[in-house]
Amino acid sequence: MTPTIDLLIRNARVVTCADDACAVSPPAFLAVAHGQIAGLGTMAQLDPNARGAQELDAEGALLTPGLIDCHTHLVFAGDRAREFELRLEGASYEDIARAGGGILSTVQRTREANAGDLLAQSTRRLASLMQHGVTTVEIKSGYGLSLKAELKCLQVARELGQHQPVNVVTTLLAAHALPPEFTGRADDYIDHVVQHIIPEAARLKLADAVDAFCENIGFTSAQTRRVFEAAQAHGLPVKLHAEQLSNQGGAALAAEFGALSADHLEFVDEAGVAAMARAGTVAVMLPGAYYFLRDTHVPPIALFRRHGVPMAVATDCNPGTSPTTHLPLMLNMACTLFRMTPAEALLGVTRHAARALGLLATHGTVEIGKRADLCLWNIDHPAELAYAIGASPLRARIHGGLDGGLQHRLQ
Ligand code: DI6
Ligand code: FE
Repeated sequence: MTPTIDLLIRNARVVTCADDACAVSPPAFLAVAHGQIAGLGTMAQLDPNARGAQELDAEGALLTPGLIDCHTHLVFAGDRAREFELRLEGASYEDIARAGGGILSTVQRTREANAGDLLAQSTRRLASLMQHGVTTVEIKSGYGLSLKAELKCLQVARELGQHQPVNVVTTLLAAHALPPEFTGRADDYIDHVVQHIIPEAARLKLADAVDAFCENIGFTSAQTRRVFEAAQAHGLPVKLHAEQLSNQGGAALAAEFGALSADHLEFVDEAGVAAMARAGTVAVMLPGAYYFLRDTHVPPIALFRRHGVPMAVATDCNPGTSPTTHLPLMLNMACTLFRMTPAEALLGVTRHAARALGLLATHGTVEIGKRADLCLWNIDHPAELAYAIGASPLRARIHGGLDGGLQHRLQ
């Protein structure tokens, strides 16, 4: 027990997420010092004289790691409700994208928006994520698609992390779609990404990782390889939107570059899964996009299990294919649509999500020495988080112990 305790939580039933079973502890105490978990044990082990600068009686509430949303496109302008209507009238996502709508319509709105507007619109979405328990969020660029607009989006993402009590990790996704000024010249755009956008984002330290959309309506695996080589040359880890709509060999390519994660993976084959297992690449499941596109090709969960590939779960928050900021709802969808277990789904937004962001040493589990990013939930059993459709049982969200203080005390 450390002498100075900034925050002392009593009577919490802890799910550390350090073990695969997601077992619940008997009533426990948790002590925070300097933003880190400094003490953890049963109530019987708590020194009766221990006091914290702040104290919180959890009254038997369930305590988990703060949730980590490891895949979002949170920074964008406008919405795509009209496109939703067109799809309901029969147009496919690919039809709309090929006709210049889809991603490119959001690119136009995002380019036109000034940084202040973009920050305001994105802050609303971030606030909603936080209300559902998110303490760490990955935010991709990818709706700018020019040097200036990509840097603007990354800058807004960084500012969100500075203004809000949440940990923001940024990813450069300049290779998300082909901007209109490069129509028919995808290789030239990749030249631009490789020669200008990646180096500048790296120089300004605006990107923590680099991603690409390797897809029949995105970029080829040869183009993706060039993006990855440039990222590597600038010391940035990679991740990939892989095999969402078709199999392009993206998962194997990501693994070859030691990617932190390969995401979507509806169409990945066993060779891709085996390559991910060897490389330690996390499979990020995005059931919101699967649901919203009414996809029918379930990612091969059994193969991930068999090969020991860790599975994360994320919102993919974006205006075109997953307009949601409700991470607990994604747990429900991961179970109902993909047949993941509730324990797997919870690990997917804690320990495995931390790993998908390269943050496992400091985040993702409730263990001494880790950052005190925590959620208290008004539920009895962790499976309830995945079971309830769209519920919000968050009782308290703690970011960095005293650093962020207690936010969103809903009760
Ligand atoms: N995959 C997706 O699901 C999103 N981007 C991507 O690479 C969709 C982006 C959009 O439609 O705006
Ligand atoms: Fe995405």
